[in-house]
Order: sequence, then C-alpha cells, then structure tokens
Amino acid sequence: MKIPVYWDERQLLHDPQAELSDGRLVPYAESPARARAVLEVLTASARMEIRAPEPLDEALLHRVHDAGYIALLRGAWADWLKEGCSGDALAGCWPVRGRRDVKLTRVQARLGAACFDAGTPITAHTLAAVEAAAAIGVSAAGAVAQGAGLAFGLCRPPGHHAGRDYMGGYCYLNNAALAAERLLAGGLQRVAVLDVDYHHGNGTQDVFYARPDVFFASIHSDPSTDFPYYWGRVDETGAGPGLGTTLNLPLPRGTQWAGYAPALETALRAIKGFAPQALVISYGADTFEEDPISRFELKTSDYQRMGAAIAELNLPMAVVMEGGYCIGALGANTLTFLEGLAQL
Ligand code: SP5
Ligand code: ZN
Repeated sequence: MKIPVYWDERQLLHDPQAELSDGRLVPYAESPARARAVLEVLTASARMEIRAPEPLDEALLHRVHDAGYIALLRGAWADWLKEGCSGDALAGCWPVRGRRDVKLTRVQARLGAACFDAGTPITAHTLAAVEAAAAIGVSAAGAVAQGAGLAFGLCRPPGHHAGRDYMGGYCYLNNAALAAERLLAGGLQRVAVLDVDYHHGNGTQDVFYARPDVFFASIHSDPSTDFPYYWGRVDETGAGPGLGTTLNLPLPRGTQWAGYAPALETALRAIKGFAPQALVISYGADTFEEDPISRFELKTSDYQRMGAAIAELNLPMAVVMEGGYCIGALGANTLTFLEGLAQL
C-alpha cells in the first residue's frame, strides 16, 4: 500500500518577511520553499500518494486550543490593520513573568501575551495556512485511525512550539497534539508522541503535561544552549495524573548518530513501557548536519536508521512535519525517514 501524504496548497500562502535572530532581522527560515521541496520529492516517489485533507473539525480544534486564543488568531490580521499597523503582525511588547492579569484590548498587546518569541508573525494569509496545516495533522491521524499503518502530514507552518493558548517558534496551532486528540477521539485509550525535531516540543509537552493518556517524549538540543530555552529539561516529567508521562532527552550541540541512537533507544523503551495503541511523530529534519539554524550532525542516511528504529515499536504511526531548514536536503531527508518507518 502507498503511504498517504496529506498536503494543501494554501500552506504556501504563509510567507512572513523576517524574523529576529541573534539581534538581527533575517529572512524568515520557515519559508514556503521548504514545503515545496518536500512535496516535490514525495510526489516523485511511487510509494507516496498525495491526498487533500478533511476540513478542520472545530470541536477537535477546541479540545487542544483555548477558545480565546483561537479567536485571537482568527481576528489578528484584521485587528492589526484596523489599528493602523502595516507589515507583518508581530508584538513588540511582552508581559514579564508574574505580571497580573489585566484586560488587553490592542492586538499588539494581545499578541505579546500569547507569543513567546519574535519569530512567529501573522500575515494576511497566515490563518489559511495554519488551519490547513492543522487539518492535515488531523487527517494523517484520521488515516491511521481508519487502519493505515503509516501516514504523513506535510504540515506547514509547523506546530510543536504552540501551546493551548500561545504561539511561538514558527508555530500557531499544534498539529501533533491535534493528531493525538484525533486518535483518542477515534477510540484509542493511550497515545504516545515522539518529537525528534532539533528543538524541544514545548507546546506539545504543555498541552499534555497533566494527562495520563498521552505520553510525550522529546529528543532535542539542550535548552540551556538552544531555543526554546525555557522548556525541555530532564526534570520536566509531567504533573498530577500525568506525572511520569513526559520524557525529555536533551543532547549537546554537535551530536551525531552515535550519540543520538542511544537517546532514541531510551525514548523507544519508555514509549513501549507506556503501551500506547498508536504513535504520533513530530518529525523535524533540523537535526541535519547542514541545517542553517541548528547544531546536530545527522546525515541523510541516519534518517533511515531513525525511521527503522521507530518502526520496531510496531505501532500505527501518524507523522507530522515540524522543522528542517536545509531546503536542498529536506526532501531527501524526509523521504529517507518515511522509507525507514515503512521498512522499505
Ligand atoms: C519548528 C521549529 O523548528 N522552530 C524553531 C524555531 C527556532 N527559532 C529561533 C532560532 C534561532 C536560531 N538562531 C540561529 C542563528 C544561526 N546563525
Ligand atoms: Zn525545530
């Protein structure tokens, strides 16, 4: 059987100008060209079948995200224009920790309170792309719920940095969390999320932190040196009924496959111990040696190894695309990963 790959052209419409990186305004790394590069390679593969997603289920969306936050996302661009701003909608003022809750009216202020970085702007077409990406994550999980052993959501923008009521790290809605909720809505009792993006999946961790039914494991660059800085340490293990259902495996900059593989084995062992009925994979290829914003050193062939190791779990898998910014290798890395997962 071919591997279903979910895709929607509207995702290309999100095209922010710039982001703040190390104190400089630089071209936006999370560009439409990334998705185009992956689509091109997957389309050329006889093993993939490109499909359109189902429309986004509002009830499912509200299970993951806060209603006020969804409304902010949906109204932000119009409010931004109404308030006389031009350029991409991006806050320039953020509440520090411990600030009391006050009623915010200006979209500038509401965006500041709902975003943790200066890399997540809203443009005229961001909402269309974000909702398409969310629908794609849900649809990939839907295919798995209906019996596919493996499905890929070619999501853009990515989602794993977005929490219940906040955006950040190029992410607006959490496609992986939506996929996990879709699997639970389909009747499963236990789902695991494995996040192999270079950056910690803080949003997914936060969404499921107190949940006993979703296990979250993340392998990422040590947050003491890398974005998102404020999450992803080993002592974050879950809370309340979810205590023990979060596993963080930070690795140092410069990690190669030899250092990555044991962490992956640890994650897989823990996932096996949780005994989930399905797996969601937050897949980012920013662990690649030539990634322009990241510092791991995985090679294209390592994605085959990674996929094959994960496939040993013998679970149905819904994969959603997160990061990966070396556009020239992104298609090959993704195809190689999917082939490893499919044990081709
Ligand atoms: C989904 C995802 O991968 N989001 C990552 C967002 C990272 N944004 C901040 C990156 C800052 C990196 N600065 C590196 C400068 C290299 N010269
Ligand atoms: Zn990343």
